[in-house]
Amino acid sequence: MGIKIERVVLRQIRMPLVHFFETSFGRTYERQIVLVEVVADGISGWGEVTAGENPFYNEEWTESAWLIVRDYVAPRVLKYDLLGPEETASRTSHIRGHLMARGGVEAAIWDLATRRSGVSLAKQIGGGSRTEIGCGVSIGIQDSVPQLIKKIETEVNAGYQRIKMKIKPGWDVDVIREVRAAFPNIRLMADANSAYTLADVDRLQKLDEFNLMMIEQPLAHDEIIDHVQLQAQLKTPICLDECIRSAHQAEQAIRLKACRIINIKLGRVGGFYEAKRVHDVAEAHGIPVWCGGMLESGIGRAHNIALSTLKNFVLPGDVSASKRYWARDIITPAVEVSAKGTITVPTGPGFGYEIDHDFLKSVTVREETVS
Ligand code: OSB
Ligand code: MG
Repeated sequence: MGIKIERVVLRQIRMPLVHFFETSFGRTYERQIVLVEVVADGISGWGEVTAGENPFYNEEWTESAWLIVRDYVAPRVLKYDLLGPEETASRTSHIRGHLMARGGVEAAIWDLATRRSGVSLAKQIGGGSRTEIGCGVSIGIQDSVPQLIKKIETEVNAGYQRIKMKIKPGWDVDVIREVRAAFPNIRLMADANSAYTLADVDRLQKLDEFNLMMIEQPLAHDEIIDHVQLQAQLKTPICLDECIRSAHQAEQAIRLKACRIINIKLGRVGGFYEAKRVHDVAEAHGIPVWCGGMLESGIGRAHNIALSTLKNFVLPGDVSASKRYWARDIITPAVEVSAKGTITVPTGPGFGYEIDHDFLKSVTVREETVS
């Protein structure tokens, strides 16, 4: 039975982060997140657009996402008898780019479809082989090295399975040396968010001595070829994040040996349909993947948990407890992480958490319905 979406409700929420988050492209104190509710037959499905507040991670941001969903994506999914959520990607593929905006709507339709049929989203997308997922944390650039070391200690003690630290020129080799000295045996990796160029090869080679699991996206956000050259000169595996927006690009990057690991982000690739294809192409080539994060609210987080149940998500992802980000989350229960660094995958319909409507209302700063 097809889904006939009656209305799409856009909401923008504003929520302060418990602790600021700094990457090579800037510092974030509070999130402005676009949420998507799709309604059919009295049932709601929920999605989150993972774009940031500024077009710095990629070209999308809160404002662009709002307009793209309202004016281009919503009209394409309304009223049509979509056969299933799989059709959403192709119904919006004429839109150039804006994958996060499209992915937010796509994810909402998956939630709706699975709430309606009563199955868990994890099962429906072909995951469900896993009852719990392994979790790591992403720790931003701090004001001082002791502050960073204290944060890492907190997360290691909480049970997280690997630590990712953000790096940039000037906050890299010397900082990682101190971190390694303090934690000789933890699973450690670094994420540069495109802060380097091939002129920095010598500097990046210095990281080889620290036994990092991987270096994430060292070079330009749109530059696969340069990563080929860099990987040939590094012992540490490169993991691509920003560069991989489709299964086709994933295959090209793998064939060219631009990376040995891929971070999959639901929004960055435009939703579950493409995320699964990226996963499959990586698996076929023996390339492990893990689930990236975009400082999501509980809705995006819940989608990430479902995605992480696919078989080739064999490395701990950046999917961690709600309380690391929010004083209070917009879903119930909040996402919790066990002492062994795992999240139990919910088995209820859809993404398996409920919306805390009262709290959601209190953090909503803008709302618009397209019908
Ligand atoms: O590159 O993975 C990234 C946050 C915002 C933008 C880009 C990235 C990140 C993170 C945070 O690393 C992961 C998370 O905890 O959600
Ligand atoms: Mg990254």
